[in-house]
Amino acid sequence: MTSGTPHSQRPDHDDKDRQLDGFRAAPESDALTTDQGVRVDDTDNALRAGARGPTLLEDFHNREKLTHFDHERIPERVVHARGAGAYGHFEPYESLAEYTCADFLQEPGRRTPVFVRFSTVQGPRGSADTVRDVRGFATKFYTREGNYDLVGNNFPVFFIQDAIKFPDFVHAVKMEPHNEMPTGASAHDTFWDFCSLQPESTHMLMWLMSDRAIPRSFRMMQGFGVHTFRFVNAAGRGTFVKFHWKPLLGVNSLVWDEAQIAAGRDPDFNRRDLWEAIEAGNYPEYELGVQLVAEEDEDAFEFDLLDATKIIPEEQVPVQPIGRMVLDRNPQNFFAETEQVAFHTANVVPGIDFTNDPLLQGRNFSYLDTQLIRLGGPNFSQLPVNRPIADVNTNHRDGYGQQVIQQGNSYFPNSLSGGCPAHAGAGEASGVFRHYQQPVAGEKVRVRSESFKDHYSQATLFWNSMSDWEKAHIVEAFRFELGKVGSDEVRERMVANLANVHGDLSGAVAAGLGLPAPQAAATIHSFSSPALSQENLGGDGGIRTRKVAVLAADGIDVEYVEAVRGRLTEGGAVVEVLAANEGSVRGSDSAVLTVDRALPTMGSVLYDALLVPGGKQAVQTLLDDPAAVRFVEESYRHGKPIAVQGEGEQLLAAARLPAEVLNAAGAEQGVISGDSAQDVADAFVSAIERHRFMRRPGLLNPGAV
Ligand code: HDD
Repeated sequence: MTSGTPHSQRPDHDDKDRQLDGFRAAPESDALTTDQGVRVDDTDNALRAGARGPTLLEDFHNREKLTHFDHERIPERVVHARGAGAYGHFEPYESLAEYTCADFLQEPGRRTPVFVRFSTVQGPRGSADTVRDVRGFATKFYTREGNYDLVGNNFPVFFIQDAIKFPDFVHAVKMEPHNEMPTGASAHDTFWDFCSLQPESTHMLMWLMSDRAIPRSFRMMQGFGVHTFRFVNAAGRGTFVKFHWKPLLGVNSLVWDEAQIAAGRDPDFNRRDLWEAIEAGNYPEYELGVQLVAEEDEDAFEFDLLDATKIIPEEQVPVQPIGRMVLDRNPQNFFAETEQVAFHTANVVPGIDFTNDPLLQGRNFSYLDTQLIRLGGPNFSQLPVNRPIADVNTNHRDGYGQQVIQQGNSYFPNSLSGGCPAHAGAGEASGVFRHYQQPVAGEKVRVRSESFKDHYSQATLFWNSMSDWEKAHIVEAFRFELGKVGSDEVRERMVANLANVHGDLSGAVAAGLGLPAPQAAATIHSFSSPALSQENLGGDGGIRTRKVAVLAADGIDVEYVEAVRGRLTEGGAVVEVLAANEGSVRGSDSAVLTVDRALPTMGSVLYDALLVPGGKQAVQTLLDDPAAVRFVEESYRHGKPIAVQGEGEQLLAAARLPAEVLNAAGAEQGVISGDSAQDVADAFVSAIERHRFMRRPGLLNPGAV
């Protein structure tokens, strides 16, 4: 939403947006007032006894101003503190009435407003975006039957099986208690100590050490509901369901070195990307898919459907696309909307229910509980972003920050208020939440089910499913993380655990840490699931929104640049010209090229691809600029497509690109050279569509594969 555009004039003004309009306050030309509406003529000078005298307590404006300021902060989320959000809508492709009576899934094309918040888990509110971490992917559907929250992550599994372990896990992964380090990182002793002693975390660790933990963009990562939930249809029949979000732009990641540099160059990397894409009208889009399992097939798998450390491999139960979500509006006030949004796994609507997954059961307690402290009392659901668009009619009263002037009595049954609010649904089948009638029996026991005991098979499945470069990155990540661990005992225990995943993995990690390779477990299998590899998760977004840098200096071949730029922008890429100074550069033929950014303010890590133009004088200037040479070197090392014209090749040589890619064969590795702007542009576009070239000479660490 471009600030200033009246919401009510937008074509996509939906029910939620209309509701929010009632809460929007934009100062117009009116005079400054106190909270009480009294006009204030000076907010720069406190009231004082004499021009150089003491400040007077009587100055109610000064006191009110300072007091309000002193109370501006609220506790940040205990996890997922850093995030970014956006509004949009969801629409189903077809009716899902066969499986669920959820109203918002009945009619093809009917739009339900949503708010989505993406987040990292470990770091505080002010931490960097591009850390190695799980990303939260929480969606609030404002349905006509009440709010439904799908509070997921970008990994389909979790660290632990039982919610009672969540405080232990979070205490271990968060900054250490004595010195509050490290910020936004799991590379420290307490995290690995916990994981090494809690082998159920192994599968999740494989995801965390993979490039999935450093997404290129919130717009380019998957989302998962993680748990097995339950659809319930109008006849009361249940079907197990797992939810998957799939980004239209494909699943793309950064590489670790790049992510670390980006954390400094732009700590808001992912947040900015989301914001800018929406402002530019490039609305992020995700397809919602479901894996459905009939109730009678509950025991048909070699794992337990209630175990949140397991996936259902897509080859076993395919993901059926059921609808799409588009995010098309940025919030207008970060605090009011993104910070105050309150998600809760127990916010379900008729037709969607829980299972006995012990992680989910605990979450259903924890989310409401945490909002009470975070948002200061039980009325947080009245905050604009949290308000349902469905009617709300409760007997809950009072509490801090009550916003509603409720009329009448507040007990049930009553006769004095005409019996209102009355029990919903007498005689009606739809629109009422009725808990799924699952037979339950058992002794009260504090045990973990035997069916939850296999902690390694799916970690192995993940490893086996990775391509060579994905495996190499996983090994490097384990080496990096465990390399930061001080305790030898923890390192050794963790490497010994990995020997249950795969001998190649444990051997390579051990070698990096200078440890002997442990004996690989005899039970390791060789099954794989191609759907897990990012190599197979391309999107159909072409080069839309990809950021391409052009290095420029006086003497550049402007015509060539314009031709390539034209082709890239046609495909939806964002092209920026970088030179030592802002302003413009003169071409060899006296044409002028406007500079978008000064090179010293940017960095290769902020772009997806690089164009190095020719022109003798321009190339000489760039060769003399270490920032330009570094730009090329990093772009190559981070696997990014590079297009180069004529003399520009000298810059590739100066950046010490391997000789193998400095010729026509380089195109296979995304290093494209040529004097025909048209040919180069075509090859460049295809290369950018592929995102990265991770098998380039010099990139795959031989010890790590
Ligand atoms: Fe959680 C926040 C996702 C397990 C307790 N969680 C939170 C958020 C996401 C998730 C995306 C941020 C929501 C937002 O943007 O406001 N959490 C998950 C997933 C889990 C999971 C996918 C496993 C499948 N969480 C989990 C457990 C517990 C919690 C087992 C506690 C028993 N989570 C919380 C919390 C948070 C939270 C402490 C912090 C802020 C909040 O809830 O609103 O209650």
